[in-house]
Amino acid sequence: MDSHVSSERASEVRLAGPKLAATRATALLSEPKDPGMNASNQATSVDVVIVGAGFAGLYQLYRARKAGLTARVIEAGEDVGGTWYWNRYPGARCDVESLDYSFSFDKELEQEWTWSERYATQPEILRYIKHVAERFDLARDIQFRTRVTRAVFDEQRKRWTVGTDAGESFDAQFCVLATGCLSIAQAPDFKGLSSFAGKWYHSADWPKEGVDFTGKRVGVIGTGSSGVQMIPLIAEQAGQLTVFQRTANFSVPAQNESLDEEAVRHAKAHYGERRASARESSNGLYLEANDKSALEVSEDERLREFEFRWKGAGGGFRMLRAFNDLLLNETANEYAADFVRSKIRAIVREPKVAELLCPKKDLRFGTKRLCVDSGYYETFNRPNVTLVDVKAAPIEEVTPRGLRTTEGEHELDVLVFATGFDAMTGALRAIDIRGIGGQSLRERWAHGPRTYLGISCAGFPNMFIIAGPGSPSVLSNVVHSIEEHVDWVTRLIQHARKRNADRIEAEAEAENDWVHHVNEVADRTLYPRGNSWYVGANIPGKPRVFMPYVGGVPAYRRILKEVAESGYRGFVLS
Ligand code: NA7
Repeated sequence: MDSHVSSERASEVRLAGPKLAATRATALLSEPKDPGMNASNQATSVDVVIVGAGFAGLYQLYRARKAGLTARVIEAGEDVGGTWYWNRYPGARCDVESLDYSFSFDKELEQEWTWSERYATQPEILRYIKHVAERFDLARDIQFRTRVTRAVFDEQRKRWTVGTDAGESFDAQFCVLATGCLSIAQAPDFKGLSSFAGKWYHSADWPKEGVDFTGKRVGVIGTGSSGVQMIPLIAEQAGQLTVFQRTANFSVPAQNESLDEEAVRHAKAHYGERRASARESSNGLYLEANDKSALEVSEDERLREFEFRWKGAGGGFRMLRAFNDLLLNETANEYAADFVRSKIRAIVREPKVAELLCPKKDLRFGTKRLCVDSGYYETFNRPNVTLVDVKAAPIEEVTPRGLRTTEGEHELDVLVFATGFDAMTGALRAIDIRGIGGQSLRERWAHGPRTYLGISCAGFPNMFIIAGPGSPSVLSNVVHSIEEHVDWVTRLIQHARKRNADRIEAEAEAENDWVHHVNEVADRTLYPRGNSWYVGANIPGKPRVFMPYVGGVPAYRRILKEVAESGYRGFVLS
């Protein structure tokens, strides 16, 4: 297969599609090379093993050290960054504003780092993460190019044995899974892919040296956030770009701009207030919310509000907060959906193409992650861009010359998969995790993830998940949620140590109640109705469960605080 993707072992496991999940990933899990021993025949012993060196793993390492714990981070990539290490496709940016999508734990760090744009690009975010790692001297406790394949809890010793694909073993009292919500890409499972004469790439495993599309015939499959971000830039370079769209999603303009000196000075002078205000909002973002119902205002006022948020300072997710019931009420939601459709029709000159780009009625606005773009719809006015509806005419196979749908063959030199991730649970299920009595986390989660507070699992003592399923995670400013989880977990460990307890476990009843609460809150919203990765709908065979906690950042923080103040209700410390 002539692609960089096929050449890297680490990459293969990150691409968990039906084929790879059944072959390579399983093979790696079942063929540990002498599990349990390092070269010296000794398992490396630490207080905490942390899996992953993205935002979560780095901050957990920092906090563990501060708490006097020895820690080792194990990371599959060659460097720090996690999601931001792998996702290097053209146009990759965060859809949360840079001033918010950054650590708040160190005021000097906050003041010394200067973001250049409202929405940071992937290279800038990666530079920031590297800066954090250097500033706090984190790399000396990180082992790169190593993938954790197995973690087994020893009940007698109350410790975890964590095994890697290199056959090494770590012995730790605590295992913190900082594996990220979007780290296992959905592998392209198209018939005939190995026969393709051109090159193919996945958005989440982009070559470091970049890809030159100049003059090429390029096909992009997928129109979620990754596709929507890369399509305008590839179109500028490619000779011909064909976009294969299965489901039209909603996209709103980022209104990105560079941050001038005055904007930066002002933001830094008021950083504390900005963070505090963000933390009081449902998604932990610094975006003005309108606390009116879309049903209580006149049509004029409604359109003015939507228009303001489409064009107004900041764009992006501000649209989700135009009214307080957009994700609660079908009619309110339809108003927002209609507004975006009207914009698409106004931007895209060819009416047939515009209609194809308009999300259908069965996709409620915002229930699938809203895309935040720069010039996405405008790109379809370019003469070198074609939109192909692969819902009406599904993809049959990849051929040596390109891609065949039921309506014919499209000749291509390069094929790009922007087909998304096995989100939220993929990276956790990729590790063979064994708790009490050897029970497997994969089996326990066969019908969907089960956690207490999105942090802990009954039957898996001394194991913690950062921004896991059942917590606000992807519905919040995830950097804020990471800091909150890491602080909370570290305090819990310190609390247990003070009481000479060396085993911390969530009670089954507390977990049951939390799972029930997560579902109950989600069912009050329109979210579970969207066929999105939030419910696992993009992965064939994945159980349909709404995974994040939608109760809001402030409510969740209050719950965490109450649990801690009650002496960690729902946990057994022994
Ligand atoms: P997404 O949002 O899951 O988008 C994946 C896209 O790929 C979506 O349009 C899918 O269509 C499409 N897709 C997936 N498989 C196929 C097949 N087999 N055929 C045709 N089209 C397919 O992933 P992204 O990487 O864009 O974004 C993930 C998150 O990263 C994003 O939400 C941000 O939080 C950052 P579908 O909609 O399933 O019909």
